Amino acid sequence: MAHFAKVAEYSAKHPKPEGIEFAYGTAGFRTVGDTLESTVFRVGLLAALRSQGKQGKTIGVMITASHNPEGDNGVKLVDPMGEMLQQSWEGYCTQVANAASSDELVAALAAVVEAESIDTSVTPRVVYARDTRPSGPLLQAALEDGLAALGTDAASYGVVTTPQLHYFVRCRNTAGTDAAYGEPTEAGYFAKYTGAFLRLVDGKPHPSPLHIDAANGVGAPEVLKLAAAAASPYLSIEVHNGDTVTPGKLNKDCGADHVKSNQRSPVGMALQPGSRYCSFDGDADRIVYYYADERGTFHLLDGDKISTLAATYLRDLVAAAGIDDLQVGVVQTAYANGNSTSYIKDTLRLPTVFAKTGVKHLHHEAEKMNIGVYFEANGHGTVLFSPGAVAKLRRATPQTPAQDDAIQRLWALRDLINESVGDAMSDMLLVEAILICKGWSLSQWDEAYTDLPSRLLKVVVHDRTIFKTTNAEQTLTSPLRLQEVVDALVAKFPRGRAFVRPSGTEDAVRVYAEAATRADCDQLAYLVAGAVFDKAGGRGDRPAEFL
Ligand code: 16G
Ligand code: MG
Repeated sequence: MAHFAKVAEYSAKHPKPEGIEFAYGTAGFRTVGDTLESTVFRVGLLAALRSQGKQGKTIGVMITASHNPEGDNGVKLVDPMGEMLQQSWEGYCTQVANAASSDELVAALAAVVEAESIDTSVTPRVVYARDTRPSGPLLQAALEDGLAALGTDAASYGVVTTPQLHYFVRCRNTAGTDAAYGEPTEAGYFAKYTGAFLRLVDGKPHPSPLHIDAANGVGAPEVLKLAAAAASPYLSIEVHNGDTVTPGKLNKDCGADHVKSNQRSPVGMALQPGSRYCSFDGDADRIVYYYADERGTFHLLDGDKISTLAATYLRDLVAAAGIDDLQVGVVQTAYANGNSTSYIKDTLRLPTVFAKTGVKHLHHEAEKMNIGVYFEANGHGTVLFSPGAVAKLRRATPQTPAQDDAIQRLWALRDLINESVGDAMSDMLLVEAILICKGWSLSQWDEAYTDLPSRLLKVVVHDRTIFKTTNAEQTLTSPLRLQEVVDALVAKFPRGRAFVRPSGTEDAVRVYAEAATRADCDQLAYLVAGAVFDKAGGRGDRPAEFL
């Protein structure tokens, strides 16, 4: 195909390493950074085709491996509204990445053009960015070759957070329409979010400083720029773990994933009772909060806590605005703490559904709601306002100053939230705004409910593809009868709950358990992990009992 005339020439500069199979998974391609050059080059080609398939709309490419170790890297595509790549394209990505030769590569690209009836005469448009990883510049150069090979109109945003890139993509594709999202520049991003934040908190007392663990990643310089743009005592921050230069520091013993997984504070942060803390992950699309009580005990406010805080505030505002038929709903995954789910159902009395793990699944469920709040327990999430909800807000005619205030606040919240994807900076401003408006400390926020003890374990098996699940990953359909064993174990423990799912990002099976007490929870996790190991091809050491 003439369209691919230059592909072979460029591809020769970025040969595929032999013996490695790449797969576009939940978070795009992600593996050891040094092996990814050919893949990122090919993602450039795919981004161009995706744009042509969308009549020249702008597609995004983000080079990042998020919370993974510094030596890893990854790449993912961003669709026109700033959402994750449509799932049906994931297979194309995998095929194109694994083509063994230039000829096979061209054939794989031609197959995509054919299957999607792509008009290759359209000029492709792509924007891209990367995080702070050392392998980033080389991978970016490979990406630029891929874009050039198909004559792409391309622009780099340099080093920014993943959600910033999602925002830029959405802004570019909505410019000049009713859905215009903002200026597609860093300054535009900061102005939009800080402006909405300041509108919400105006007139309230100033908060104490917020200590931010930036995981030694791109969130560090960006959140400093955000605070500079706000230039307000309402956003007084202190950045810790902000070293993006010293090799080896990214995500090392710090960041949202580390804090959530280990349930303890990151390196470089000595918690003082009464002070406020949060952690971003390496590409700043996740956030968790935490504090120490008077006895110095660590308390985590994870994605479930953020989700319930946001849902409560939105629910109360909708009621105060006097708007009928505007329902706030919450999307969680099976990892949501059981007590958060009970709190949403029984205390908040809001509808809640479970989605499969992975942002795209939660996002799609939230799109079905009027106002959909979605968060993974790990701190990734956001809020979506449906077109119907926006129309209702537009039509709302306040009868009292209080109703008018509530409506203005709902508009400001909508502007404050990055609807394209979970965003640590935007979520931080959301939490800060709600806490400032309520006059709450982190411990007051934490009072809503107490987490059940939980435990997450990893079991390495010979073949994780034999693990199949249903019911939002809470029930195993394969291996046969393993679910019955899990059910029998769960039944032995008060408030027990457990599930087994294959990881989408690692060659392992994950086991989650919770129960009324720490001892029961650990015992349940151990028993379920042991059953998986014994009955489904465990490899290496059998999971050990907690002592
Ligand atoms: C990816 C997902 C994250 C999910 C995690 C689960 C995106 C952007 N990221 O990092 O949402 O929690 O995978 O990993 O979707 P696992 O399948 O290995 O447990
Ligand atoms: Mg991330």
